[in-house]
Amino acid sequence: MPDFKATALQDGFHLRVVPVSRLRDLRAEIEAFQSREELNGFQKWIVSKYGYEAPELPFDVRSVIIAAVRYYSYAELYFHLNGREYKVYAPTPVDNSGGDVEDYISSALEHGGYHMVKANGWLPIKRLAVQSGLAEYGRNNITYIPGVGSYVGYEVYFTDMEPDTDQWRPCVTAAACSGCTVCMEHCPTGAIRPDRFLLDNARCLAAYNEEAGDEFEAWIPPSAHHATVNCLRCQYCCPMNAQANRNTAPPISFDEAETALLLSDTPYSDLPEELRRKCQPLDFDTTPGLKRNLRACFAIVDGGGKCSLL
Ligand code: B12
Ligand code: SF4
Ligand code: SF4
Repeated sequence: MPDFKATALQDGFHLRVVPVSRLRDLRAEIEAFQSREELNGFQKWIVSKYGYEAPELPFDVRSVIIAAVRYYSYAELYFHLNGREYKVYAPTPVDNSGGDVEDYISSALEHGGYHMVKANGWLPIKRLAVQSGLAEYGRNNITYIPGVGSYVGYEVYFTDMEPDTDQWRPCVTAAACSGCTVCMEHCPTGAIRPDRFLLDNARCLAAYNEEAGDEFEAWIPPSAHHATVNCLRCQYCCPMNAQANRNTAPPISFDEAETALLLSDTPYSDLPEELRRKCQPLDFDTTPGLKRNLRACFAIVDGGGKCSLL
């Protein structure tokens, strides 16, 4: 298939097709990185989970496709309880308005007589995106697609299609980061360090919002909370997202009964169907600490403040 990335771009999709041998290069780069950098326990655990081998498949794996999934920047959620309204942010719901990327790739490959299988193990995906030429690292350790911004996730596919012209490169930082410290200043927990590029992921609010539990650790400033899960601050403040910030998902309102149910011990699967449908794009089903996260956000409003993206 001639230059799939160019065809995909014309169709509104961002992807790269690299030779499968690049996975070996990634392994060597990560091993070198590990031997020169001091990693915390969380980082060592992540790196130990990386796999670099293509699985055994009924076709000859020649290439790896790394593709961006578009996200909205956020959705505003309005909860209601005891006569009061609480505005909380839901980060980055998937934006499939331009079509589903997996469906797109699958039908393009099928048309060309090729096969594909989605990777289900952990690869160093941001490096794959950056070193394949698709994206650039921001200082906040999130990757940005030029002209699109950082509100994207990535999916990886193994295929027997031939690779596009190989444009593998070292890790690069976006030019906009030169002399900029905006994300560092806005990170509520000091996870973006002035002395080191690698994020201090043990201080990243996104990690704590993802976990189960009834209380946050005491060192996390109460004013940090603003989101149902994850965190938006270092992306929202970034000048490279000025345009992307405006692509918000429609707001969603939860009435008193729905809010009370979400704060109750009712398992997600037992929530009324209509409420589950409302929650479906918001990852509530995979957020075991949702009640804690909501309570932390509500406490800000009860104290006379508001949840803030900055
Ligand atoms: C574990 C994980 C987390 C953990 C830990 C994150 C971390 N940075 O370690 C937590 C829960 C905190 C997290 C949070 C988020 N995550 Co996350 N996460 C992952 C996961 C599974 C692994 C990340 C990882 O490898 N970390 C380990 C460290 C060692 O690797 P690294 O962060 O890439 O660091 C590299 C750079 O620092 C680089 N480097 C080092 N020095 C230098 C110097 C220079 C100059 C340069 C250029 C590079 C460079 O080398 C390092 C090693 O490769 C990936 C999926 C995947 N399989 O890759 C998703 C992933 C990275 N997450 C993603 C997202 C969206 C997020 C959040 C934005 C969600 C949110 N809204 O809150 C936040 C962002 C937090 C942040 N500022 O990074 C997306 C990123 C999409 C993007 N646009 O880049 C991914 C790729 C998931 C996906 N499939 O789309 N995440
Ligand atoms: S806020 Fe500035 S330093 Fe941080 S990622 Fe954006 S441009 Fe780079
Ligand atoms: S996601 Fe939030 S806590 Fe994590 S680095 Fe960005 S601003 Fe800091």
